[in-house]
Amino acid sequence: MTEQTAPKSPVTTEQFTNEIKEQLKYAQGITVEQATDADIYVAASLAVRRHLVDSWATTQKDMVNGGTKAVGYLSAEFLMGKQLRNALLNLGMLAEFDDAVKALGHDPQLVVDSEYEPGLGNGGLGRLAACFIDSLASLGVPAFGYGIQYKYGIFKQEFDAEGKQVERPDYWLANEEPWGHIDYNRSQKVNFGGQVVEEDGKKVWKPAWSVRAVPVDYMVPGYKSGRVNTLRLWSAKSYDEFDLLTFNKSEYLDAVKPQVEAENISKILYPEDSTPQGKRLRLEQQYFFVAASIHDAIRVFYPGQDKPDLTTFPNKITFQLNDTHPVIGIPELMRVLIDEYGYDWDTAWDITTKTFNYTCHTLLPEALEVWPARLIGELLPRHLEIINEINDHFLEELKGLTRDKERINRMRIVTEGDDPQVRMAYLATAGGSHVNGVAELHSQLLKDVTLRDFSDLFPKKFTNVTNGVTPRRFIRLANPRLSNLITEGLGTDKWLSDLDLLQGLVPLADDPEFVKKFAEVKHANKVAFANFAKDRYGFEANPDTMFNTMVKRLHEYKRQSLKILALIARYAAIKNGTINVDDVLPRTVFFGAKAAPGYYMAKLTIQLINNVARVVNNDPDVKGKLAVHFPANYNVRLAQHLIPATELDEQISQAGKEASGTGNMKFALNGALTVGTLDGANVEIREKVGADNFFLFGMTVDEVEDLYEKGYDPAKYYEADPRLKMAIDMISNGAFSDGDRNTYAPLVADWLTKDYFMTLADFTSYADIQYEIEDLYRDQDAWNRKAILNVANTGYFSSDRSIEDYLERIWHTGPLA
Ligand code: GL2
Repeated sequence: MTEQTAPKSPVTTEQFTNEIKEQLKYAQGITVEQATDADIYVAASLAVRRHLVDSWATTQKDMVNGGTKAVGYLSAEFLMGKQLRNALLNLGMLAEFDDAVKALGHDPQLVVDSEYEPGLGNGGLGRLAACFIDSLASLGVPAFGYGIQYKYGIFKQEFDAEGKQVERPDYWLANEEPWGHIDYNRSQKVNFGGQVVEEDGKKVWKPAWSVRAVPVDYMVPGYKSGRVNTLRLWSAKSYDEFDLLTFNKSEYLDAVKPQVEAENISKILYPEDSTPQGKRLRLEQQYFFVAASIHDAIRVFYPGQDKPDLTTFPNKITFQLNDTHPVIGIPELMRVLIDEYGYDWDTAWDITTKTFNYTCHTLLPEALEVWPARLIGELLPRHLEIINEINDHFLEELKGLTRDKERINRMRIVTEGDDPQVRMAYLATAGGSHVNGVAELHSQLLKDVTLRDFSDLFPKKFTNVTNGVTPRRFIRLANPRLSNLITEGLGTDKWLSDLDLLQGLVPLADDPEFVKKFAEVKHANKVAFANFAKDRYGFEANPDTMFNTMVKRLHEYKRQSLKILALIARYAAIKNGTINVDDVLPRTVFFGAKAAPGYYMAKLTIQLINNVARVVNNDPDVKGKLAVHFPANYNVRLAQHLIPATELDEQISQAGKEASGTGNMKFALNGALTVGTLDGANVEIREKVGADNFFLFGMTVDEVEDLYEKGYDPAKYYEADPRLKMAIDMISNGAFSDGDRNTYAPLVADWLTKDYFMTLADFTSYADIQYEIEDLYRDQDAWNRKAILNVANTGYFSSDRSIEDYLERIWHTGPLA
């Protein structure tokens, strides 16, 4: 008998069928006969929402009335993925939904597929925010996710005939969107521009223009906690302050210009990942959502109070700054406390520093945001004054801690000179209680390198919280077959809310019966993915080959180039007979990656991958041995399909560059083995699963540093390994550009002369470890044993554990009573 602890459905199938019919009739005005899959989707979603509303209301009431401090997760990105099935899972209604939809004559899968995925994030950082709010709700911790409801999410990626990336707008809000509740009655005014004047000895900001921030609320249901939190995404609307003068002169378009500009603020997600923006509109977005959120929190926690005692604010809510994007919240809270509520500087600073904490998500110095003081002064003149004052106070404080003038100078929040710059990471570190990195290695490097001066002088501020992923979406929903097997193996489904229980699978890795079942699950997932791919993308993937996947944003530091070079080398070796065709282990390689629209090298790499795929897949010499597929528009949905089908996952960034990675966790939890470097959370994954169950290659952080110092000459590596030389020469000679030698010349030139991320230096060890991988794969039982050990030993990477670490180390709060 297996113990079933999953939530029990609040409705029978019959009741739910009737509820869907009611929604169709009363909310949509559609008969059952007329209803399309998309209509059923909307009706079912509205019906599901109704089952969450009561818990949502109680959670909010308990949060405001109880003494438990809430968490405000401030994030410019929330990459939520589809909502319907997640809500159904948490309500225990998956089966009732399927049956009700069938009773209405529809296919549940098609109904679920008609949900349009909101792409309100770029990659790992945005998806992490979504996992975190899921875990907060599941642990019963009162929380708000605060962000922006962009009208256009991350672009839709297509490939043109030459294999180049083409970006199309993702106008997701053009579709029915039953999950967000827009609440015009709780809007906030956000001001910009103008100047600061002195009135009665007080600073008064006279803004030039304002935007109305309207909250759109999404319910965030917890798994089994009975709690439903709120994701509050702000949408920018203009005030109806029409410029009559201009209008009367019949210049209608000019008259509405300010309105149009105001609404532009929440129009589009910046499609950059791990790169800085430095754009005025981006700063406007940041201030827009942070200012609205801070005012919202005061409204929520001090209802109806004109003169609230805001010294208690840090006991009501703790704000987590998700990277530097919301850091303008620090001077904003200072301004609110001083200018709007009359607190003195020291009291305001005490409240502010107790309220904020900062998570850094990068190691690339260029990805730490820096804003020109001039720009801040134009948009937020009062904030610039406050930032300068924070800087002055901070420098004073430093003088009390060290005599090292150079160090003090290095730590300036606002740089000196004609064009001073505001370093947002420094502002966050000075203005918050805690700073954390997102994996052990990352947090160590933050202390040793990126924020070294700060960690030397304020060691207690620094801590680590290793990232995690939600097992509800990334195991239970994505991989029902494996979920059932885990439940069978453990004799309980409790692991979904206590992922450490996966440890109980360790002995089963040596049980031939269990190994066989595991292999069947993986194979069934591969077949399912092949069917999905055929249907959705039109390519054939052979489930009897090894499924090898590299999915993540396209970035030079992540080194998709290393994968493609090794793949070309393998292709060449089969072609020229260096390897006997019969000895080749059949492999299907999947790529998924979007490149930032302005990132030339990344886009060229996408083009190269597509053309390698075209050549390889059409070459009869390697048919059945090697295939390459690059489905366009990698997103959460594709991740949920591809990850469960993958056997070998690639995490091959240059050591010291990937802060954590979270894809690595999702793959291991779904029983893929990883080939990876000692970077980010790979280090901890390898520790947990055991060195024998992880394919490690490449230089370490120290070796990378040494090589930079000694002077790195990539051409040497090109000359030294004939496989690498062959691969690069093929590209240069036009093998993947119809004979044209120029197409990829910029890539080749970069590899041979700069190769900043040392792809060439790691090539040999990467190519060599493929033999080890293939040898193991030939022994399917041995492979599956290791895959099971990966599942069993990675329960640590649940986002529930991450949140527990945040609660203990940083937030100092817990579940509602
Ligand atoms: C990232 C890091 O690059 C990635 O390693 C990390 O796992 C995530 C979440 O912490 O954050 N930083 C970043 O700007 N993006 C990331 O994915 N976009």
